[in-house]
Amino acid sequence: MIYTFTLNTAIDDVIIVKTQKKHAHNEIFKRKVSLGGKAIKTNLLLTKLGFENVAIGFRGGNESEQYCSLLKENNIKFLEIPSKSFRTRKTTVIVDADNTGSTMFVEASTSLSSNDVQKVWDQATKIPNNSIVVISGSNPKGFSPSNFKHLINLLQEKKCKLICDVSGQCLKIAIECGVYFVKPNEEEFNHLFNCEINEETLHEHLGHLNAYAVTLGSRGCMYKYNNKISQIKISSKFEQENIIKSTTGCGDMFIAGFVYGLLTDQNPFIQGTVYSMAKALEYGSDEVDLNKIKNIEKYIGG
Ligand code: TA6
Repeated sequence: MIYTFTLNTAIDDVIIVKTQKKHAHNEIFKRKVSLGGKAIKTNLLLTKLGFENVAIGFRGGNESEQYCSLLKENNIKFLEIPSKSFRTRKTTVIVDADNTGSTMFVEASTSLSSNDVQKVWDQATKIPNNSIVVISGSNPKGFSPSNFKHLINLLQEKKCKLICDVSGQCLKIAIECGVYFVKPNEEEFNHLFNCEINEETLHEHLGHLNAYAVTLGSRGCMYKYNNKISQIKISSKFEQENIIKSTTGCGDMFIAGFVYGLLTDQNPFIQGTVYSMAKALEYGSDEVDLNKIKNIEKYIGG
């Protein structure tokens, strides 16, 4: 069974416009509501693909009902951590259809009480040993980096395979704790290690991990798997032959595809890249059209 922690839940209001001109009348020509937060995208994809999974997170506030109905619509099993103070955030994603770009505005998170934090431990202790656990995204205020470390330690004592898509202090902690897999992008890697990205620096800073990927945007990613460092390149034909609608959520869908690859004994990095690319073809930040998947692998090179 796959468990995910999206502690800082969110709803994404995705607004698609032709243009974004200041002081002008910019018409909205499409609008979508997507499941926000990062690890929940793994639940969404695995449910679509028929793999059992459970999402764990806080929910509350004005967005709470809509969050619940999106979970129901996608048949996602959600283990809610009750909180009196937590508010599910509203994120606004503006997609500029003409210039193929998306901009995200994320509401500040509300804070948790110490009692709320204790409930995270209660949920974590119920997770069966040797589970695959995805922990991704920002944490609500009140859930500190040392709380994050405690969660990692709790799950490592249960021999869980931890897949962490986190940044800043939490990324540093995940690397120091030797979790199974991390996926910093170039900026997050440089923020921690302030060096260029090559096989030597990756081995120096991440070599003790079972697996890692440093994502390079449209250039693919450098990754370590089965003790070998490789690179996945995406052919420029992908952007030439397809309409890239929005890259918001691509990193989240990479993690989802990675887990699917682990579950199906396929190269998890290829699967992560494929589902990340599929997400880019849709406006929604949680959207993937499974009918487009088989046509994507041809754009991926080693
Ligand atoms: O990566 C895209 C996304 O997950 C959006 O869906 C939006 O909800 C935001 O990022 C949430 O990120 P955070 O790390 O704050 O949970």
